[in-house]
Amino acid sequence: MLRDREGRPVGDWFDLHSHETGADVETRWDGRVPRITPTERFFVRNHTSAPVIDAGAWRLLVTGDGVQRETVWSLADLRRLTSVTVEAALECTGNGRRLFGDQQGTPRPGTPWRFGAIGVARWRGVPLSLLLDHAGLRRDAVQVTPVGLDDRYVVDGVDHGRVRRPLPFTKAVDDVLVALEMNGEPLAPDHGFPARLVVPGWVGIASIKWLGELRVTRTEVDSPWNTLWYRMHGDGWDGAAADLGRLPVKSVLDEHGSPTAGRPALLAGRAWAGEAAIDRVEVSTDGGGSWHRAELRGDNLVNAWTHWELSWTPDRAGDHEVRVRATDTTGRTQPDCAADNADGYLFDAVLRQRVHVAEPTD
Ligand SMILES: Nc1nc2c(c(=O)[nH]1)N[C@H]1C(S)=C(S)[C@@H](COP(=O)(O)O)O[C@H]1N2
Ligand SMILES: [Mo]
Repeated sequence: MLRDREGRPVGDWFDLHSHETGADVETRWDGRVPRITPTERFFVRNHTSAPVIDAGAWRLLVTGDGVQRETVWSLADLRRLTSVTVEAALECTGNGRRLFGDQQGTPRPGTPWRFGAIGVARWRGVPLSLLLDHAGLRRDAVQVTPVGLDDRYVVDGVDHGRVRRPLPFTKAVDDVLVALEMNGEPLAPDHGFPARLVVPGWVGIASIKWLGELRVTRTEVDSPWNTLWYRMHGDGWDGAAADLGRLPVKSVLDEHGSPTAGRPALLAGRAWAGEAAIDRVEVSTDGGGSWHRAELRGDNLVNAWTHWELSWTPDRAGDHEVRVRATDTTGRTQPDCAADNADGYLFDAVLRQRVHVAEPTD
């Protein structure tokens, strides 16, 4: 019997796969993937571990020279404010890192995520812009740095302080949420209880959990989470090109049943993109020679995944390679090869997935 990380039995359609490094757990999909990822199956990425927070004593501070007055919010205060609900994916910057080795022959160090460091949830909370307005946002503010309440992050004896990452002002006042709920329930401890940021379409590290402070500044302030890590390093990466914010467009084949030569089989999967919806998904079963347009199924929302389907009649038995390529509504198409970088971030190449086709038995 497969069990999830809380010890509950899980169905055979997917389970969680934990990694040796730290408290990282990814979702292992097996077959059809639901539109919304159930919370108990949602991947977890913790630099240390989830802090135990007393909801009654918890406060969120809005501080810094970018606001006219510092403000303090309790959970009850936040719950009284106007809330919004958004359906959005949360994806780790390193999702698919293993593919740098498996598909491109250049293994990269770090948590060896397959493709399960992403989930889509319904997040409910208060727009960050509302909290900034309450504090009297100054017109020349340039950044908001959310700070987590988890333990200070210490690596090899170096104390990097609390997990935090500057967010440019334009994104901060656009569609960012201070989320209090995930899938209709208060946030679970691993997902940031009592409040986390949700930065739709951006690298997962932007969505700081266990929020304690929002620092609004009139000058740019860096943190190790946008300089040492969660930044492209290595040959050819420099300056603004190496900054990480918006996520690329990606797609995956989830399902193919048990195909038989000469009979139609259904290929199905998902496609998603940061700050865009999906324009089209194409599939090649001949090594990229010809491409066939898949049907998009269900909702196609900006920042959440879209399901796709395509009927395929394999001409012969044996192993086939299926390639899926998505294009988003802002015109970005998946490349054949992901841009190499020292830490294995943003693996967005067209996947090459093996599908076994059986001989017909009659
Ligand atoms: N305070 C804090 N926020 C954090 C992290 C963390 O370790 N501490 N991990 C980040 C990373 S790298 C990712 S991918 C997401 C993961 O969110 P989840 O665990 O809810 O899936 O949270 C981000 N926010
Ligand atoms: Mo991440």
